[in-house]
Amino acid sequence: MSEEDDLDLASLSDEELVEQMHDDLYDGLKDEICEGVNILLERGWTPYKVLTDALVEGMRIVGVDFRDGILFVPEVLMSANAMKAGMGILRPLLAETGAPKMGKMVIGTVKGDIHDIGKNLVSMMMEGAGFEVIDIGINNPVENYLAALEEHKPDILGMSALLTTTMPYMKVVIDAMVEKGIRDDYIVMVGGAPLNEEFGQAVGADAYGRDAAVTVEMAKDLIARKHNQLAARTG
Ligand code: B12
Repeated sequence: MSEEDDLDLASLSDEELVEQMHDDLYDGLKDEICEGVNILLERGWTPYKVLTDALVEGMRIVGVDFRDGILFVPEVLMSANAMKAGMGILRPLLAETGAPKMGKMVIGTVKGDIHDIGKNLVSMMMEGAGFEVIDIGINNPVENYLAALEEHKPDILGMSALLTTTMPYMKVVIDAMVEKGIRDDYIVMVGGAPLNEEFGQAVGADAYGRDAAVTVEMAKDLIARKHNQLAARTG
């Protein structure tokens, strides 16, 4: 066994451990990521801080080297799996806030796109803020979205896309909602790394969420506004 294998994560300072976790995420080391997450939690870190400083930042670094052709799909998949394992530990903790139910969201990644880490993060943070989240997964054609809206009657529809080739599909879904006369029954939020505010407006969404934390705040605002409008109409 090499010295590297023997590395005792618990003996590292917080800063060294987080740096080591960035390396471990890069190398797709699932067990080490889980161990690191648990150590930070035991040291009193909040689940949110572990998520953002150790996991999301680690994935950002992976993203840079993927872009630059230093890492390839199989390696990034290993990183993604390690990230998901770490998120699995944090998920119940983030959802445990006991916040009153704020509303319901259906969320899914659009057709042709299998990226789901960002979507899962948004789901986790929304659950933590007291939303009920129905996650319809990846690669969703318009029919899946419409069926989920019909079945679950959420307040919010969330769509995620990470590819410039799949993001236009959001407009296909929104146009189908308009055609069915149900567009205004829902708050539509869109997100994913290649999107921006202008794109959100261009496809007819109500809001673009830059990251999971911003999304939660926007969702709360939009729900409050919707309730006020309804109250004004009926009152
Ligand atoms: C991990 C990853 C993969 C993994 C996905 C694993 C998984 N289970 O998700 C794998 C290896 C499978 C993969 C495959 C591919 N990938 Co990829 N991938 C990435 C990578 C490195 C990280 C994405 C990620 O998870 N980020 C971390 C999360 C936390 O961030 P996020 O997704 O942006 O989400 C946040 C916000 O955007 C927002 N958000 C996200 N969704 C939503 C939804 C709503 C409703 C709201 C409000 C907010 C919101 O909140 C989130 C949390 O804060 C990115 C690089 C990058 N910089 O994005 C490339 C990247 C997206 N991939 C890319 C490419 C090209 C591909 C492939 C085509 C590669 C190939 N040749 O096969 C395939 C496509 C497969 C497919 N059909 O979908 C390109 C896209 C380029 C482009 N212009 O379109 C990128 C940008 C890399 C690059 N620079 O080249 N990939």
